[in-house]
Amino acid sequence: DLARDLAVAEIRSTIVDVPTRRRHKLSSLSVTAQSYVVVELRLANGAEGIGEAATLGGPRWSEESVESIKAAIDRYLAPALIGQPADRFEAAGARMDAAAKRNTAAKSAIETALYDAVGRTLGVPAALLLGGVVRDRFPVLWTLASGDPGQEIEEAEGKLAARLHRTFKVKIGAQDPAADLARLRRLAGALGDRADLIVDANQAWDETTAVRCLPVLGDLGVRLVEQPLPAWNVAGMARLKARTDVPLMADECVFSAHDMLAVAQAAAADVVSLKLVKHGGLLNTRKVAAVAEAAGIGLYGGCLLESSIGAAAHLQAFATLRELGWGCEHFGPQILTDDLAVEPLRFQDFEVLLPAGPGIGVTLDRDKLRRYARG
Ligand code: MUC
Ligand code: MG
Repeated sequence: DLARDLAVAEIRSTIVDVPTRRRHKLSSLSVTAQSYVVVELRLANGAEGIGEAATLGGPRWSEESVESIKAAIDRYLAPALIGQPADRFEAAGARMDAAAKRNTAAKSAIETALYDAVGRTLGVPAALLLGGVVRDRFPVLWTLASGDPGQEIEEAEGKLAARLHRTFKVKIGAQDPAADLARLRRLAGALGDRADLIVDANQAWDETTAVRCLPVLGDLGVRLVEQPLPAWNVAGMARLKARTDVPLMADECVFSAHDMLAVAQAAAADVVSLKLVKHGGLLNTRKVAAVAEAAGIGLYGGCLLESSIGAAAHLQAFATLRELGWGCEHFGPQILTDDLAVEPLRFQDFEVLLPAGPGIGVTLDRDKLRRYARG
């Protein structure tokens, strides 16, 4: 019978490192390769599903590293699901939560593989299992993060000319605020009204620095300021929001739906960046989004430089949201020197397209998996 066929038979996890086209610098870390854990899940009926857990610079963007993710999957999460019906997504989430606290990136990769395997069995996209598609293309920005404004202007000009991206997120906080403001002045001057700029400080500023810098960012036309303060300082974000006109986006301060509720109750953000690695999967991403929607907080489709596999999983969830007013940032496949999917995601006219097809819509290239597998 169908339930029996859908039993989880096997879960394999592999650490991969895929080089990036250039150094990507955030406030407190910098990468020249992206590290993922790729999950391959097989059902009793033979169907295979895939998922990906992204990290950034080891356990520095959040507490999970590829090493900890693989250990959590192999030792705790996979054993909790073997033999269980793959189509009971909520129940699978409860089993994983009982087996391990947090470990949201690890859980997200497994849950993605469940949706992929069940979607492939039924011949339907993951989005259909989450509420159905509202949109099948997403405005997508590009992140400028070399730290060298000359290089960044050239990179942005290339993206504009190719009609790939016209909104740019500038990573700030790696250098002192005066240097970042000078860099942003150069970028704004060069790109003018041909592009929109947002910034992400990745928690680098303290409150007094933010109070001083936000009006300057506003004068430069910056549309959105992401996580200027440390993740713990939600009260500080609320004070900033009360005194500035530039919208603030919550990133590292919102992992769970409870975090989202606290940020909403404190009126600490205008927008939230949604990411599978933070929320622990597609279902939870919709729950966080629902709390934000209830509070009138805008939604943005965040990333952690995923390959086409992780990006496709995000797009399946984002496709089902009623409003995604701030677009998305799933440029990850474009910054890698190579992809892990047989058919990478398509980008055109400043948008990324939801891949058609069952499950998450993309297929793992097993030769690439072997080529980039660690060790
Ligand atoms: C983050 O903090 O938003 C997303 C894009 C990027 O360049 O870094 C990430 C993580
Ligand atoms: Mg961020």
